[in-house]
Amino acid sequence: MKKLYSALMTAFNEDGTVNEKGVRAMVRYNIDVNHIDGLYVGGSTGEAFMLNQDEKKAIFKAVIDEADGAIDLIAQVGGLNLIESKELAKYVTDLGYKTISAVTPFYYNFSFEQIKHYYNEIVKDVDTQLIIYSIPALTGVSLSIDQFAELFENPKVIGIKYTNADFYLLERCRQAFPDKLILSGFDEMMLPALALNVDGAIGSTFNLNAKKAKEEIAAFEAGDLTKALQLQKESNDYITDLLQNDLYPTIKLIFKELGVDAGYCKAPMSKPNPEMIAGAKAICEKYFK
Ligand code: NGF
Repeated sequence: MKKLYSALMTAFNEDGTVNEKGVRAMVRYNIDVNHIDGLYVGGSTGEAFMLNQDEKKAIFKAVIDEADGAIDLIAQVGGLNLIESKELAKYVTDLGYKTISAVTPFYYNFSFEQIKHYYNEIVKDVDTQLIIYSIPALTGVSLSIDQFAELFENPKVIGIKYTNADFYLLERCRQAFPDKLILSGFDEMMLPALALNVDGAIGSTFNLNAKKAKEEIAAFEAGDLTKALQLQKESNDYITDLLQNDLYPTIKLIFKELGVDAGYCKAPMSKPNPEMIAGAKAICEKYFK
């Protein structure tokens, strides 16, 4: 069965400090209500690129403690400071994480040789397996099939978190790397990714919509494409509403409506305003009540 992972959010207090209680509450919701297969911790949805090293460590620690072995956990340790990424890789490995992930390094237009060095360094001193986090729309870094192959020469590099709408490249990757893990990253395109035989999906919107997404995966695996397409359409109505209302703060506001204190987003992400709050209530009413 293909796996579904929520991209875990970080709950913040109003002043931008981490609200660990809120983080734990979202882990619990994902386990107890969503019956999720796993969590992707410290990614874009976790607003991790705005966190300092101590905050990241505190979150990784709280999450593995709260999950207590109930689900898979993937720790995203990548960023622009390779020394810190290596330190985090060691830290989460010592905590007991079995899988790490690292975003392609961005901003400085690194050469492929530099990117390869970054990945090999992150895994060098740990026995943890690594999933490449490829998200060209946010990083500006697009890896080619040959470059993925070169990164896979390191046996500790076991897969790709593929947040990319390039389905031709996805199909080529699936054919070229049948034994590697490929997890799709755009929730609104999960069905086409399933059709190209990804191993599962990771996404922000599954924090609330996991039940429907799991039904879609089950319908797809049972060969009922009509049902799978209908479920993707229903999910996309919900995702479109979320995106129009400001994605991350709206997911947190809906969590609040459902009794989970998910806190705030961190500036420069938006704080809720009356219009956004009304929109989140309407989305919650429409899809989750
Ligand atoms: O939020 C983004 C930014 N992408 C996420 C997901 O790929 C990121 C996706 O679920 C992620 O998993 C992480 O690193 O935390 C979208 O939010 C969703 O498909 C709506 O567009 O691209």
